[in-house]
Amino acid sequence: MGRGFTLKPSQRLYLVTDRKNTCGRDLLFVVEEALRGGAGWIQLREKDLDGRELYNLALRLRELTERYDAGLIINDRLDIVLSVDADGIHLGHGGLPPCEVRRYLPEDRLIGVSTHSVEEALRAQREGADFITLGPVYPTPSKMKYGPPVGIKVLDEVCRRVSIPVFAIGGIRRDRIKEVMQRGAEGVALISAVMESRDVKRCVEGILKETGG
Ligand code: TZP
Repeated sequence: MGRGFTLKPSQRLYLVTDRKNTCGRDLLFVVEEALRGGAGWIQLREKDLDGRELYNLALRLRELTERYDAGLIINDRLDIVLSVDADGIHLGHGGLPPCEVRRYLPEDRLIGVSTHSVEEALRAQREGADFITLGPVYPTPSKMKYGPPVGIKVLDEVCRRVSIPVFAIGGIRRDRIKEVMQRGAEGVALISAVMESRDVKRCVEGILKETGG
């Protein structure tokens, strides 16, 4: 992997936020429960918030993640990454090339890229991504938003052909983790399995156990 970034065991779980998918609980409560369970990465992904709202939420998450020694990654918004001193940015489909974003980020910050095929994964690596998500691997509740599942075979091929960490995303539940890790994923990125869980802390502990984290 390009810049020698190695995942800690807790970072095998990359929790992506969705404040509308928390069964009515406050997002900060759910995230803190996940952190208490050992989640090593939080990605703030609340695309419908305006800049000020996102900034305020990011500040609170920065404070929380620091307290639990976890990383904070911000989806797509370089301005928010810089203003709250987050650990990195996650570039969505159709985002700028990572090498372009890199010019504005401190060296030690990470760039993740969402990918949906072998070609996109290879391109993200070539353009300087530190890690990628690949998916949706399995059907997700919201097919329209994320596209059709790419399947386990594509995950397998991507993991064999790129050297940066690959997080499987999309429909990942505890009972699917062994399969994706066996195919070479270094971690799993999840929304609903954690956000909707009744006991978030225990859910995260269970998932980390499955990943070997
Ligand atoms: N990108 C590909 S699938 C997905 C994203 C953001 C959603 C994952 O959500 P879930 O609930 O873990 O399937």
